[in-house]
Amino acid sequence: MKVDVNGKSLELLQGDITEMDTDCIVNAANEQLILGAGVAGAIRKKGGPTIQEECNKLAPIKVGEAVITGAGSLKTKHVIHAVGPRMGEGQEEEKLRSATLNSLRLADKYNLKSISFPAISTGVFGFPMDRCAKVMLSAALEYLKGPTGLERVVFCLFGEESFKTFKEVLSELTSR
Ligand code: AR6
Repeated sequence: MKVDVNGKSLELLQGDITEMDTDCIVNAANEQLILGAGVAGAIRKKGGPTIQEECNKLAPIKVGEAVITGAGSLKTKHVIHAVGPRMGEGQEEEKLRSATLNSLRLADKYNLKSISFPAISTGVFGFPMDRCAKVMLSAALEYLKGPTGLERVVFCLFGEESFKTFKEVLSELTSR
């Protein structure tokens, strides 16, 4: 599914984010920037050791913040490490919105034209998929309506269920 926002595209895909060849991909990180399981684990395995080495120099960061590194042997050029909230810690939606917006701003700062996001916080961190879709998609839509050099924002969803949820939420948000 793809929608046009001011001549820029917001796209939903089902797949493995480490296979994406957008200018950058976003990692669902933790404050210590230690590449653990889920998306981070896949990035570590496929990208090689340099990404963790770069992360070690930038850690720690706060929930809602984002930093950028190279991408080792991945197809993409950069990895943006964004820290989403853990379910139950409070102000989860605001923090997830910040993590999303800070990733988009960082991509712009580096003049990147395309970015792929996973559904941040919905794995190990336990945040519900439908709420994640609402927060991340509305933040991305709002951002694309403003001044940005980004031409393509992709949400790369792992599995049928999350893809379906994001599709439903995006249809709702864009039919208003
Ligand atoms: N491509 C796209 N999406 C994926 C992939 C993949 N290769 N692998 C998993 N997902 P998670 P979090 C989905 O756990 O909840 C790590 O230990 C997954 O199904 O990666 O923010 C980090 O080091 C889920 O829907 O991120 C942190 O400590 C979504 O991506 C912590 O987990 C996010 O799952 C971050 O937890």
